[in-house]
Amino acid sequence: MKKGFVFDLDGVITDTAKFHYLAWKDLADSIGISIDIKFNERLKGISRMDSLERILVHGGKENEYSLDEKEALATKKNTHYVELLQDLTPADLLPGVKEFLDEAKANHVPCVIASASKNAPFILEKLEVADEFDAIVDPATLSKGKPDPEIFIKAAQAIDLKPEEAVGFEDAQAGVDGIKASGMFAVGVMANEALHGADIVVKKLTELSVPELLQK
Ligand code: B16
Ligand code: MG
Repeated sequence: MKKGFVFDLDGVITDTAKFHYLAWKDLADSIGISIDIKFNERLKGISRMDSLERILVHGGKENEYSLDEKEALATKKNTHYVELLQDLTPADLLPGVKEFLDEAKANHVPCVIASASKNAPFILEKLEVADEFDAIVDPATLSKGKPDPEIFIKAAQAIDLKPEEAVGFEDAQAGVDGIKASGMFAVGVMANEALHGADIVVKKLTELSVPELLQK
């Protein structure tokens, strides 16, 4: 019997991967590195600095920048990304998300956000769903990013549950791996790339019923 839900944000609640891609592509172009939409899949669920490191390695420039310079590059990307987020509205929620969160609330199931994004509180405000969540794990408090299970263990703690008592929702392989490593039941939300190791995989949350999931 499950008692709580732990949600990834980008790719599960809303699709901001396209904005991350635009902002990273611009930044990469500006330093002479070419990335494409397929490479972008490797950045999903990965923290801002780890994403920059992957881009620099991809371009063979991993030893060309000091830590301060890398921080400046990451800040530049984030400023552009936040500009692209300004027009987000509730219409940008992925299909079935609002209904699913309302059904969870009606069933008194606590919901937590476990996102690598430091912009999560701002994005949830824009989508007008901040009130649907009982907690947001602050990614700045983590010692390791996904696929480490730390963020999911902290998410369960935030609603006084053991990971085994919660269901985690993820769109990225790094996230599914983190959920499973924490001991949580994993729902993979798949847009295009296959997800390995999830307990169930759906295309949209409309395919799920809260009471059925609680029986898992
Ligand atoms: P920020 P998630 C992740 O969100 C994104 O998938 C990933 O592409 C991004 O680099 C990361 O957040 C950090 O985001 O730069 O806004 O702090 O999928 O864990 O909700
Ligand atoms: Mg995601």
